[in-house]
Amino acid sequence: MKTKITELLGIEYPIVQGAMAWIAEHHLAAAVSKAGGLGIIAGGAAPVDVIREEIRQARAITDKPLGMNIMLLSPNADDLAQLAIDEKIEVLTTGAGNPGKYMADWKNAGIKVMPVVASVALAKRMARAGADAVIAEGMEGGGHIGELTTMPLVPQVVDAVDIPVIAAGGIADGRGMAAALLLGAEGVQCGTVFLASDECCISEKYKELVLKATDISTVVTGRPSGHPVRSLKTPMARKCLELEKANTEQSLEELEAATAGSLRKAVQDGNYEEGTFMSGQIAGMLHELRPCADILQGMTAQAEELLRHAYKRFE
Ligand code: TUI
Repeated sequence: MKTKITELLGIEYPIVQGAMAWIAEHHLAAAVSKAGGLGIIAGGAAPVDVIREEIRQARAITDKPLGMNIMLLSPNADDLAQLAIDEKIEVLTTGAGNPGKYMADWKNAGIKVMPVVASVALAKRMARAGADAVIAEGMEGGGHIGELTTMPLVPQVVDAVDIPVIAAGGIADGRGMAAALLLGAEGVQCGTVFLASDECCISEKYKELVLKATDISTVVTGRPSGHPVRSLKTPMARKCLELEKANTEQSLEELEAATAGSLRKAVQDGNYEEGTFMSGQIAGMLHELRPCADILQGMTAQAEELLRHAYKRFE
């Protein structure tokens, strides 16, 4: 499938693997890039040396284009911004903020820059600042989210900017991909679907919870603190909601202590009681583990089939 995004990035399928902190390391990113999508290594809050090694490991597996993500709330965002230049990363995505101050340096280094945006206003600013594309992410997605859902966000961003738009949030099969393309997107970014992939190196417990999830298994915590996060409804998420509701100095301190390191506890330890298992609403549709190559091929083939024959439904 050829779109402005496959052309821009030099990839086969217009599918970007969302950067997921602690999760999107070299096995996953290299598998997606090797299979013809764009794999992304998540910077997260990891030390620069760790991410440099992840990039090099991914390069040892594939010489196809590779992306890296910088989570702008991260304390080491400045160092990761330089690392991307030093390691000649082809594509950078950013999340959870405005990457404006880095844009000129990245563009000078020849890096393709695709900020994640959750509003039309930021999309316009990013286009003006020289972004090559924007990723419009709806709040159906997992992890840190904005206010709008994918359906209204994507066409409004498409109308507002002249650069290609990638749709994200709630997309995990060819139906979602076809819908995104009809809304005017040139590609999709998916995170949750890759949690259910063979190459994703997360705890067995995390995969089990994603496969067992239903449509109503996720919840948003962190709204009062201004950093809303979607995750599976586990004991930790319930505890966060209770502490937020109490809203006392003591409960908010307890909340901060409980959430520190809780994503790592989910990803690495499979700690059901204390882990934060970030996931999008689409987890309810995932019932089996598949190789990344199958996910990319299956999604694209289904989208092509639907788009080619859609008119027949209304004859
Ligand atoms: O960044 C994400 N998703 C993430 S980051 C993350 S790590 C984390 N861990 C614990 C607490 C918080 C985060 C897990 N998931 N997605 C991209 C994204 N960016 N979604 C929404 C936004 C966003 C929101 C507001 C981008 C910009 C923005 O406004 C910035 C501005 O200045 O207008």
